[in-house]
Amino acid sequence: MGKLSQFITHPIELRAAIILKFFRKPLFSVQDTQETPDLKKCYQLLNLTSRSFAAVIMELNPELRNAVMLFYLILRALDTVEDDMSIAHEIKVPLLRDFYKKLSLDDWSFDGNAPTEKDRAVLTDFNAILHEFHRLNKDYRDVIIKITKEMGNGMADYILDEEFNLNGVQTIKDYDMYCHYVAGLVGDGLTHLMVIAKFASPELINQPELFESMGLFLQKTNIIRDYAEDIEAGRSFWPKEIWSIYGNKLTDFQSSTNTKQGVFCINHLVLNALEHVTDVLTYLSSIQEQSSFQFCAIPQVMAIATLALVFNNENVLHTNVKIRKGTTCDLILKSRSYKGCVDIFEYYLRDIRKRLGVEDPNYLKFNIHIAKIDQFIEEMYQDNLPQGVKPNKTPIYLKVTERSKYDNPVEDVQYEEIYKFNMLLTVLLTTGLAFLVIYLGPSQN
Ligand code: D9A
Repeated sequence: MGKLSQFITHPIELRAAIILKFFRKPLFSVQDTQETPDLKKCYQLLNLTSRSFAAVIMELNPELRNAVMLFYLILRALDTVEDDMSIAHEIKVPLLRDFYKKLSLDDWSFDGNAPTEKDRAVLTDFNAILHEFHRLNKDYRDVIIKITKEMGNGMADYILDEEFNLNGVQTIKDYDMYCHYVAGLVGDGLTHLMVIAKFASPELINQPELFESMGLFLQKTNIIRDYAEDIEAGRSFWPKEIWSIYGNKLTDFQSSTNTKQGVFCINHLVLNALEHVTDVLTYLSSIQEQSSFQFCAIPQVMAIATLALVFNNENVLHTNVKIRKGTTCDLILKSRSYKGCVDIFEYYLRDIRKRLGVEDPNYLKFNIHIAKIDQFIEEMYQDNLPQGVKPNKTPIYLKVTERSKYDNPVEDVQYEEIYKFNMLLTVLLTTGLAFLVIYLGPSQN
């Protein structure tokens, strides 16, 4: 379906897209992203590698914006080395392991990627990244260097792991471990950056399972969604411990006789991903600055929407399913407050529960787990309990009162302008209609 027909059939999403595009003041000026030629180059690279996520980074508080942008580009550079099958192992493995050392050089770039590698510019133009990296505050630099070192070594280990290359991910523990290296470490680094900037509660540092869950929830969602694309490329990250319950071979799910088993397997993986939801909500409650909150919340609400989309959906076995662009706009608008995020999670969890079939082998487990999340949310909002009622014992970071500023939408949407626009539209439409009737209507003679 084309974009236009999608919007016509989803007017709420059309409204969200229009508000986002035309009626919102950015939280901060983006003037200073053009400060130096190198910085300009970096933001160009960012837009080249990821259009939608680049926009989210651009909205960040200037205190954090460059650090996050450079962290993103450096991770993208690592990925681009790892992904490229044309680079020999003898070059690739040491390059990944020593990548963090390049961050201390004044100049360095790499032209060894295949010409077809889509993000190769990040490595050929790495000088611009390095120059701006050296202008960052040392505390930010140290975080980025530490994560780059750990991730580069993790990637190199996987390349050399024969078992992993031949048979893929085995146990659920292996699955979590793999996701830790590609995504958990990113959550780790970003959490440290936000805590240094005093934009997040320092308590987060002592609870690695929370930032780990921020990465794992996103990565597991990607892995479930990308099944068909990965199989096509001759790989898969679905853990055998789960898929072997439903089939003998991962590719079996693509034949029409095994569709039912394939869908049960998808659902099992969705249930596994939902284990991170309470951590994600707790994490989000401890972000104390608006732009950082949005930066963290947007990918997570997109992930729960994607999980609901892939749940019970046999199309995942054959094609790449994606949430509509309009849905994304609506999610971005609604996720600006903490309450808005919680509402989105509740909405999609209810949707999953509604579509869960009694014949699903995990029927009971789904119901129990979703009920647990519901209870967690309910307890979190139990602030003013009646006298004599015991307060909940769930450890939750910020009391809802401290979080209240995120429970009110921020004043960045120009509602007055929307009102004027609506008026203008109404006048134009009615006069247009009147003229149509006059000129095309039944003639008088
Ligand atoms: C993130 Cl610096 C990612 N990954 C994402 C994007 O969100 C996380 C890569 C580099 C960075 C950040 C992210 C955002 C905010 C807070 C986070 C966090 O932790 C506290 O990371 C956990 O996906 C990649 C990993 C999951 C591997 C970490 C969001 C993103 N979305 C894509 C959509 C898509 O389908 O990939 O990149 C996009 O909008 O283009």
